[in-house]
Amino acid sequence: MATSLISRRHLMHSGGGAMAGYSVLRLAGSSLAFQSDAEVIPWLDQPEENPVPEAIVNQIVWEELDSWITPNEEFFIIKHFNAPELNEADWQLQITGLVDNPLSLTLAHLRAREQEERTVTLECSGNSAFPFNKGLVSNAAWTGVSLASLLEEAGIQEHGREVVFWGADAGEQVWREATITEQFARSMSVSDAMAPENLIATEMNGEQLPHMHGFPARLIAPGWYGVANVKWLTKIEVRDSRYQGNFMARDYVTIREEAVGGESVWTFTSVGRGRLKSAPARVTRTGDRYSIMGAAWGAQVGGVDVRIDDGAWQPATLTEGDGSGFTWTFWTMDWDAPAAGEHTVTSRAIDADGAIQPAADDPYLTARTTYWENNGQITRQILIS
Ligand SMILES: Nc1nc2c(c(=O)[nH]1)N[C@H]1C(S)=C(S)[C@@H](COP(=O)(O)O)O[C@H]1N2
Ligand SMILES: [Mo]
Repeated sequence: MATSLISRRHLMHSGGGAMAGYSVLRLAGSSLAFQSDAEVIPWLDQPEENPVPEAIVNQIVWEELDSWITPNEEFFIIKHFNAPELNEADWQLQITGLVDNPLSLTLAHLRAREQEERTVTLECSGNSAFPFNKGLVSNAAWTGVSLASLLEEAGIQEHGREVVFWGADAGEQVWREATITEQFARSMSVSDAMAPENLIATEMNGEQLPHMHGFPARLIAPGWYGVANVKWLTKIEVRDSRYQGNFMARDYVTIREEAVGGESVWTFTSVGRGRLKSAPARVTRTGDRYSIMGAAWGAQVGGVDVRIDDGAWQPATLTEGDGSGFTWTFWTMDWDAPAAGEHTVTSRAIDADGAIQPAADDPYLTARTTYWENNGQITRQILIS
């Protein structure tokens, strides 16, 4: 467990962030990488040009990572269809389907209810699958209403099995011979939906939810890949069977060759919970001292190792995190006297149970024919002059 790790190895301070209302554990004090006189040495392998600017609207720039909370303007954005401009006067969130007491909630209704805050890192399950998408992960403090409290008030009927989250955005999809207009929607089982950490969020980092992040309300499902966190939410519907829309059953499906009962078969699984992952963020130089910092996320992070070129793995120091398992943890490592020339920097995260982030060429990853859920180790290239 990360909490025991933190109390064992590190000092705890509260309110270390720029905003009030959430707590950041400053695990090991400030690192070289955050010193203002530090010079950032950009990676040689800069992201390639984004070929899908309609869908990937913003990515974080790793070299500029200097705050545990991602400012709203820097938070990555993924939109698959349109970005509906919903206005508060017309908008309602319906809780409908197999419930005893359907609810229609305005933004004012949501704001009048008990507010909860969660700091949650979102990662798109397509992050780091291609050289152009290295920056699809960010961390924010989200405020809103507990999803479980809304579902409890609505009263899920006995034959309710799945909870569907409907977005207001839609686009044309071709299914066999038919062209239809499909809403963005995702579902999860009733027991997953009832998890106490799930939030219907209306605020991001203390501001009203920005338009591109789903105004007026979105689902925040801590521990799930980004796609589960439905934006521009208008309806929450309880059904008696699994919802099989595009983002559950066709796209965002991992296809992999696996041995099942001793025989090789192709399996199809819907992108779901996040996976243990890390990335080197930047290398800085202060005088003649070099430091590497980065982030790790996707599980309770117990540690991070760093490897220079083909050298031995060396333990990094965890610097900032909150022990929840739902946020990224920052780490840093001093890089002693690197030789001039080109080098590679690779990181691997270790979770609280000792599981290690897989190598990029791990058979579990290479057996996929789809690119989703790539949590392989990330190697960056750098020139030390
Ligand atoms: N309604 C709706 N919700 C959505 C999406 C979308 O296109 N429409 N994109 C999903 C995907 S794939 C990701 S990775 C996250 C990204 O959230 P962000 O844009 O706030 O970073 O939103 C998810 N929620
Ligand atoms: Mo995504």
